Amino acid sequence: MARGAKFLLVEPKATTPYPPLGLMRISSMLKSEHPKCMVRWQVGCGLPDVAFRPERIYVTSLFTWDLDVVVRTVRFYRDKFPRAEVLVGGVAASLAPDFVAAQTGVSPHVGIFPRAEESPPDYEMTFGRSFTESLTSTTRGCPHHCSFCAVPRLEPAFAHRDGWDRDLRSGSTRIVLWDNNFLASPRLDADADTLRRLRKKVDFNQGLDARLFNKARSDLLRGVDVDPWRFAFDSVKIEPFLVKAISRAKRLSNREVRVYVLYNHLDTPEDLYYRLDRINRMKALAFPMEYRGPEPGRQKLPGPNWDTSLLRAFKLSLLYYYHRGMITESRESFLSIYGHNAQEFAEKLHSIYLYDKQLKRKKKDPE
Ligand code: B12
Ligand code: SF4
Repeated sequence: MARGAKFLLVEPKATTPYPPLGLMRISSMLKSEHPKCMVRWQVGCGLPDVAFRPERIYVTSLFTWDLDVVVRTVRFYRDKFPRAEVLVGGVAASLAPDFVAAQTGVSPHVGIFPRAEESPPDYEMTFGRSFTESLTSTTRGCPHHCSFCAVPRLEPAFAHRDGWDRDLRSGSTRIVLWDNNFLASPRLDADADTLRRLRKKVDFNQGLDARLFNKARSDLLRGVDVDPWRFAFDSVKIEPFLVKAISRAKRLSNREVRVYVLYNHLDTPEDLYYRLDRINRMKALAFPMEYRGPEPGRQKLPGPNWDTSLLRAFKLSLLYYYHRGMITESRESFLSIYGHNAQEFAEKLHSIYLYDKQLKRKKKDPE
């Protein structure tokens, strides 16, 4: 590559609050490998300025349901700059590499990119977001293999990332950790210690594994300003662990407790009601997460025990009555929105669905 090489980093679609960390790392990697290079970012199809003619273009990807946009973007740059090398990688391309190759003629980079992994994020690459946090993770992979989760395919080896603190941004007061399973880390003692010494707010963004949040591990987090506490309640089987984890977290600090709740996988609506109710009774916030498969495509498929109308009604209930998709603590609101038992839950969802249908009909044919 010539001196003064030009690289373009492309995020096909920006739907998340943070920029693509993979491309931020690739930017630092390029800047250290090509000290005179120019690196620019772009969201969607376009150019940072008309005169910028990149020699190499890195297109990332995140969610598999947005792969159509990734394909369109790769084609756009391939046509616009036929002499440039167009590379594609990231989570969605790694989950559906054959689809991407067939649609674009570009074979994607699959899985993590070790040279980039060692590079700290380039915080100048904002991709249009305004944020002040440090983004990092102390580990990659996860020792578990939950059937609904893409992590075992994306990051099959569970490994510690030595030197993760090089990723911290100077002056930031909050660290967002994207560890899939922080508590399973073989270096948990040392990393919890580092977090305590840093004296910043820490968001274990992907949740702490309640099954591993025992007395010894929760003691390690004493003095770390965890904000908010996050756990997951993906199956009723982990209820005893979750109950203990929430009370341990509450003993450690009075920060908000949020619980991710998977639904539309192998669960039933009754099972979802049970878990939501349990969380609500523990005065924690439930953050429902609808399961969607790792296949390319926009179509939302109902799980074996769900149907499209129930799914829509549940989504609407979150939209109508709650803010940012989270079911807040108020017991009174919970009971009035979702009812006192699973049967009332199904009835309430059914009436929300019918009400929405009526509204749509009125919009279509106003009197
Ligand atoms: C961080 C994260 C988020 C962030 C968003 C990321 C952001 N930029 O803001 C937040 C918290 C908002 C989020 C939300 C959700 N997420 Co999420 N998230 C992740 C997570 C944990 C990490 C992704 C990441 O950034 N990793 C760090 C970077 C450094 O890694 P990377 O992107 O893979 O990049 C590396 C390589 O891929 C490569 N690379 C990347 N790009 C390129 C390009 C080229 C050219 C090359 C050569 C290499 C390359 O180099 C990098 C260095 O190694 C993944 C799980 C995982 N471990 O991957 C789930 C994941 C992507 N999320 C998932 C899901 C389901 C969701 C939600 C839909 C959950 C829900 N039901 O509400 C929501 C959706 C919200 C929305 N707005 O639509 C699923 C996606 C499944 C799918 N079918 O697509 C995943 C895979 C988790 C899982 N357990 O299955 N998520
Ligand atoms: S514990 Fe979490 S990260 Fe690990 S496989 Fe299960 S869902 Fe995925």
